[in-house]
Amino acid sequence: MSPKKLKPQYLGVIRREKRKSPPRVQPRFNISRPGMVLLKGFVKPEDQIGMVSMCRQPGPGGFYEPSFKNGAKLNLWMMSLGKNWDPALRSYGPTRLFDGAQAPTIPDAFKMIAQTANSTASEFPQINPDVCIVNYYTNSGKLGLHQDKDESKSSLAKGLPFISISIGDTAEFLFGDTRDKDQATKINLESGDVLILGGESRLLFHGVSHVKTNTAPSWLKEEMSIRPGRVNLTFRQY
Ligand code: MD6
Ligand code: FE
Repeated sequence: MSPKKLKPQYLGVIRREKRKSPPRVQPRFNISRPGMVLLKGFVKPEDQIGMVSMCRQPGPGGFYEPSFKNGAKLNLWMMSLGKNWDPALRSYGPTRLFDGAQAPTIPDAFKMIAQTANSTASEFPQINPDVCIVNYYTNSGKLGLHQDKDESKSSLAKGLPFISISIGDTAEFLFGDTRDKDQATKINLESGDVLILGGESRLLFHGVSHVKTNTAPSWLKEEMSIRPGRVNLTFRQY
C-alpha cells in the first residue's frame, strides 16, 4: 500500500495566495544563542489555516496519544509524516507498531513553507525534510525537557537544523543546556512563529511547560473551534 496522501483541498488556496501576495520582509528575532533563530509571525495566516485543517483530516496514520517505554503518556497527541517516530523505541520506521499505519507523506505545500523559512535563516544548511512530527496540545498539554537525537548519525554530525512551526494557542517554550527546567530560558512561541534549531544548538534541551488558553489569533479560532489548542510541526531530515 502506498503512503496516504493528505487531501489537497487547501493546497490551491495556499498556492493562489502565494502568487497574489507580494514578498514580505520577514520579522526576525535572533535569540542570543548560536544555532537558534526565531522568525516571529513567519507563516502566513492562510497557510496556518491550511496546515491545521490538513493535519486534522481523519485517516490512517493520524493523531494518537503516544507513551514512553515506561508507559507514561507524553501529554500531547502526535502524528508523524514521512517516517514514523516511535517515542517508546526512540527510533524511526515506515509504519507504527500499534496499528500498522504507514506514515502519510509530507504535503509538498508544508515542505515548501519549511524550506522557505530554512533559506531565510541562511546561516543554516538547507534541509530536504523527510520527517515531520506533528504535535497537538490541548490546553493541558505539555512536553518535558528533552533532546532530539534519534536522527541518523550523519544528520546529527552535520548539525542539520529542525524547522519548527507553531500554530494556534501560544506555548511557553523552555530551552537550556541541561534537563533542569528551573535553569531553562523561557520564550513564547505564538501562532505563525518558526523556530530553527541546528548547529551548536542541535542537541539543546527543550520542552513546552504549558499552553496559554484562548491565545490563538481570532481569525484562526473559527478553524480550531472544535478542538482549540496548539499544533507544532517539526520538519527534520533523518
Ligand atoms: C513543541 N518542539 O514546540 C515541541 N524539537 O511543541 C520540539 O520538541 C522541537 O520545537 C526539535 C526542534 C524544535 C522543536
Ligand atoms: Fe524536540
